[in-house]
Amino acid sequence: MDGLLSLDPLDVPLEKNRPRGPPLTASGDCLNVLLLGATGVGKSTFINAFINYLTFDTLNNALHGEMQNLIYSTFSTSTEDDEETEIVVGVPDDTESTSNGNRGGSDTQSCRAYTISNGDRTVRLIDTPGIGDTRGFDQDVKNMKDVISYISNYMVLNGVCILLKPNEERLTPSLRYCIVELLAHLHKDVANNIIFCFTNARSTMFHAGATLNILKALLGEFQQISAIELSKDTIYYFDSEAFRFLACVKNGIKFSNNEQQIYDSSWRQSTTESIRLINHIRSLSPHLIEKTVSLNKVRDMLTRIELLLPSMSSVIEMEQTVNAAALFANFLAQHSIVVYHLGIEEYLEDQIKKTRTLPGAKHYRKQTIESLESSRESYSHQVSTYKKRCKAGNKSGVINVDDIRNMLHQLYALKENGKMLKEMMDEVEEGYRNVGNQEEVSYIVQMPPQRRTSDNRWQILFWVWYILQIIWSKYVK
Ligand SMILES: Nc1nc2c(ncn2[C@@H]2O[C@H](COP(=O)(O)OP(=O)(O)OP(=O)(O)O)[C@@H](O)[C@H]2O)c(=O)[nH]1
Ligand SMILES: [Mg+2]
Repeated sequence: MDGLLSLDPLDVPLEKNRPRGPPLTASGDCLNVLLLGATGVGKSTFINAFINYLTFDTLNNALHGEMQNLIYSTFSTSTEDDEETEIVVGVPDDTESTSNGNRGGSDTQSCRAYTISNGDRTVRLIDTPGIGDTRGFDQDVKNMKDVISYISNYMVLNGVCILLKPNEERLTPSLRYCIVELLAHLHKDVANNIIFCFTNARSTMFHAGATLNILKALLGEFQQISAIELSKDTIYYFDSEAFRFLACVKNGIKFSNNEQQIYDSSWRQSTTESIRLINHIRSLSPHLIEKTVSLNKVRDMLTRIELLLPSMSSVIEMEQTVNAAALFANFLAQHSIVVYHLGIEEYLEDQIKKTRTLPGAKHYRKQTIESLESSRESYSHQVSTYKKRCKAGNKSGVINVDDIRNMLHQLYALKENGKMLKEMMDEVEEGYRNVGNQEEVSYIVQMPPQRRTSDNRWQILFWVWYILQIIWSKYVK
């Protein structure tokens, strides 16, 4: 427990200071970037495309070079004779399922980091399972826990990219849920590191389209979220279509020169955005991941405490546990971007309605409906108790992890319930440790030095040459 809620990276046990993969420090020799977004928005393809965009400055160079495919995926395309054919990228593995985006299943099963080495710099992109998983709400809960456990292996996050599609016309319950639920797991200090990346952006001429207004309205709904800025620095536009085109050509599909030209300009646009994105992330102060991890643990601990409370027989112990719940609730209120939100209830309600209209709803979908209803009930119970606790325990001053830690020690000392509470909290800890125990598979892609993202040597050489020319013509001639 002790290292777990520590916010000081130096206070973290040595084990934790040694993240998997290349060593990481907060000083920025490796940028850790977490990719989040709805299932099928294009996170995994983004990583494949991003690496190629950084490796080759033009589509033509990419066509003559070796395509990089770090993540296995498949998609359908039409041949010259209008026949549907499947394009395979990369090699299958456990992280990616064999169903693909075109067939509508959620693909990425667990988190995995991909490190891209750019000379002396490294960017670590962390791919995650998408929210709004096609297997349902429970899978989302599991996936979010997987994400938090996975990132707990690192010390800092430099960027959190939320991927979106640009042409969303309406703020559907599902879109609201996908955005707000992601934010609900993040510490408010990470607000400055949040970046919105639009995929499929050629359809809107590399603009945010209707989604931007939706996003503005949504962020405006929450006081804490208002810290998230929507500006040129925090919005980026990509399209992975040029990478898909490359994959098609490498798989022997023929295209006309005209088509290649279209994809070439799309390639250049995404390349420019990739470099702009890295440079922006590099300029940000890193977020200490322990803060976000602690927040999630305290949240789980609060849920567990609330479950135990009704069965407590000692009034004194119950009072003390209620005080702990109030402290935890206020800690969450102070440090989260969003704690609980109506988006979840609205989403679950929508899912229930939709499932009821599906064929066979009364019979073999009965269990799904019951499970959704039970999730909705348990969530609304959590929201109401949280509000109650917040009100009761509202006190001035910042609650920090030491306060939480002290309170936990007091709870563990309770005569009747201490042991049980300790076991419950250890389980919370263990839950995060276990899921995060899978090894990072890291790939190092060596990029040609001239493609370094912040490289301006040619510009400097040009200016030196230019100034020398002036001096030469004025004074020497
Ligand atoms: N045209 C186009 N297609 C894209 C783009 N990004 C992704 N796709 C396609 O959209 C589908 C889903 O992409 P994925 O990268 O698997 O999406 P994901 O977000 O990783 O999905 P999960 O792993 O299920 O969360 C695939 O068929 C991709 O080829 C894009 O920018 N443009
Ligand atoms: Mg994926």
